[in-house]
Amino acid sequence: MIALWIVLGVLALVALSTAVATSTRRRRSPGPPAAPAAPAAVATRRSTAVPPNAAPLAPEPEPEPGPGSEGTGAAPALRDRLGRTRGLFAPLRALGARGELAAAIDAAEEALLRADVGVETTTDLVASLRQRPERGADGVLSVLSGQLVEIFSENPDRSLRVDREPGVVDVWLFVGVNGVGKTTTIGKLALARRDEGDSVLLAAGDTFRAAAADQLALWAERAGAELIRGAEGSDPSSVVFDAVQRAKARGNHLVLADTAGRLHTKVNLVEELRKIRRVADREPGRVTEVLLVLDATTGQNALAQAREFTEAVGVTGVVLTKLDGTAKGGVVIPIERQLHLPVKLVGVGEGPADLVAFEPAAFVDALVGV
Ligand SMILES: Nc1nc2c(ncn2[C@@H]2O[C@H](COP(=O)(O)OP(=O)(O)OP(=O)(O)O)[C@@H](O)[C@H]2O)c(=O)[nH]1
Ligand SMILES: [Mg+2]
Repeated sequence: MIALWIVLGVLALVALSTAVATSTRRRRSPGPPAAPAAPAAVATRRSTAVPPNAAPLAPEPEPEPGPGSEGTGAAPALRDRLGRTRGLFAPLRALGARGELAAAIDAAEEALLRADVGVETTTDLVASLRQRPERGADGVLSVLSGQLVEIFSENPDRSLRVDREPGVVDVWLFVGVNGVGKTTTIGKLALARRDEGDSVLLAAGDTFRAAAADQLALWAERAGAELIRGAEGSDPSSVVFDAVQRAKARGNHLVLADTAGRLHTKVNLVEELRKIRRVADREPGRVTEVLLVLDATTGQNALAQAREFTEAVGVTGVVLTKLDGTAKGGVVIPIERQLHLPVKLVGVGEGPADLVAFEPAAFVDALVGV
């Protein structure tokens, strides 16, 4: 009898300690994701075709994400995300107000070159820094910041065009070489646009590999958007065509279309993209943006890609990705100054909130702000 009581006591002790350990583990394990905060601010422009009484442009009040849906999270701090490029200007900042002018200009030149601003633009910037001697490094930083803001002011319109004309489906094509971040950008944007009240459908126009459509399918699920896809190796134009038809039938007014950075066949990538564009532009579709996605970590190579794609498919804006992981963020300057292309969005991480509208003043501050 006593032995039975001892056994029962030991069992009770074991059960108690297991329960305590489980509840401790639960407390330590990450909780549900934090409530979504403000999504990435992505500017929108409606064309002049929009009636004057249409809803106001962004920033609009953010609707609460629906049940089971995922928000884009808080917009990231640009200074932190651009830390590696910003760091190149640290020696210049360190010279402070009393730094020798010549030393400050040398430090500025070195930082600009290392940030992949390129020789042409750096030479011009440095020449005008010399013409406007200011006191110390702080003076040089402030003149440089003014010069950069001026460069960006040459491309004043960075909004993304959505006509929302009745009976018409706006199509945004995403083009660029492989690996630059097209699919990820579309995914992030699908979430952001949904949060802005847009009715979005995704087109997996990258038929090079099935995994590309699978990757987009995950984002579509997160955004609660429909995805139209084709078989691996199928004609990407027909996928985009089907997507436009489906969008019209369902009442989605915006199609975000992915494209491949490479192809199965020997068909020229440029020819393929031109065909996709032509097909997407057929009624009821209307291509309102052709966004060239460029990877900032490739620096000056991105500039060469931008030249080729602009000539080939008529780019309306640039999405510069991976600014978070590179010291080559200065490439945004020659993209604007030499190619006259507006950078509309920047990618500053892999998460859903890590796509933000490019705002020159904030960017310049993040780079050279004291
Ligand atoms: N750090 C960082 N990584 C990014 C960013 N944008 C995309 N990526 C990552 O870059 C990698 C390639 O992105 P994808 O979206 O697959 O690129 P893609 O252009 O669609 O590539 P292909 O389909 O092969 O042509 C992925 O690992 C993304 O998570 C960004 O802004 N920052
Ligand atoms: Mg892709």
